Amino acid sequence: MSSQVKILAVETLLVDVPTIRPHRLSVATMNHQTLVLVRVETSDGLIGWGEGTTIGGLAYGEESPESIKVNIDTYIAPMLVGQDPSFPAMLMASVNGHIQGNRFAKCAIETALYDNQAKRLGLPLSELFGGRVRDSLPVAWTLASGDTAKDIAEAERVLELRRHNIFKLKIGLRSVKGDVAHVAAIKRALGDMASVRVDANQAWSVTEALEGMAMLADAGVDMVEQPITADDKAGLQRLTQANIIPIMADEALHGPRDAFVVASAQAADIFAIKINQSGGLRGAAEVAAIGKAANIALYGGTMLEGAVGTMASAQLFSTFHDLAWGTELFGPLLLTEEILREPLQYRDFALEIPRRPGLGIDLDEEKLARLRRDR
Ligand code: MUC
Ligand code: MG
Repeated sequence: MSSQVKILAVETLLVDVPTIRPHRLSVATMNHQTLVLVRVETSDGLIGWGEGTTIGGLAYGEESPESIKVNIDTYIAPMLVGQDPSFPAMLMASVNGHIQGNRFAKCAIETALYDNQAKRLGLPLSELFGGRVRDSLPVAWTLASGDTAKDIAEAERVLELRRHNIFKLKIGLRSVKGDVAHVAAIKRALGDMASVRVDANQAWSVTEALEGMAMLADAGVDMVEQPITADDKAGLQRLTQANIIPIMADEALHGPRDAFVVASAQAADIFAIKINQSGGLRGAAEVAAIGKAANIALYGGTMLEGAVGTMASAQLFSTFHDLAWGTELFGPLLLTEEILREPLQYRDFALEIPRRPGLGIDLDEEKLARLRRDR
């Protein structure tokens, strides 16, 4: 007997929220983040939420907040309205069959459909993806003010609060030597109290990376994330096999096919798993499985999503049996506005993952109505 439940509406909201300070990456300086939120409403009165947030407009990926919204509104939402929401994988198979690319848009839609269905079943989202093996996740913080002294003060403050003891430093805007001096000063100030890692966001050439990696290893840095351009898998393989310092693939992983290429070439020591970059929760789970099968360690990455994408990621990462490098699910802490009725809980260097149905969060829709760009 088919269910009577139907999808009534699929809405995409663009919500601009200022950051707590300028966030300087090699590809963009962020003074605000545009949250791309998808709201799926079904005839049984349930709402599902998803997020397709990216970084710096078109500076990081090939989908912008605006393209994500227009492509969902024009092509994906009409495919879903009127359909039975009880079979999210079937709906996503249809979306994937008719829509090329658009990984962020698909992630937002898939998350909203699974949040909605998990609420219907009364289960946390983690239980629809194999089941959680933990209720909290270690969370790194990114130091990216652009100023060494400010970064040290910020690290000391959050260490003192027992919020983070893993720090990722954004590099690639200075010379290699300038970046190393900045990183080494921060590592010296924090000593053994913290793990210090760097992310160049593709800024270096292979030669610069080899030079930088050696100096960073000497300075006590624990890993280097995506030092070179995403499409140079042979270069990434060279850096990994140089065995100077662990190398993490981030932008090189646009879903399972990239994961297979990188894993086959043993071109990374660590995979940054990102739900949006992987085209959704299922794609991210596949990237993780490919990494694990190739003995590549896992790390839970972020696209600096707000609470929805952050908790969707957390629900999925809670199902990974091995998560050797922890996560960086701090996105909501970089924003000046709270969009949940109860904020996410960060304590003892970890993010707690609720056991409530779906994502386990409660959006403040009045606040969203005030913040959204088109109101
Ligand atoms: C990235 O490249 O990993 C993650 C943390 C942060 O500050 O930027 C992101 C993107
Ligand atoms: Mg990165």
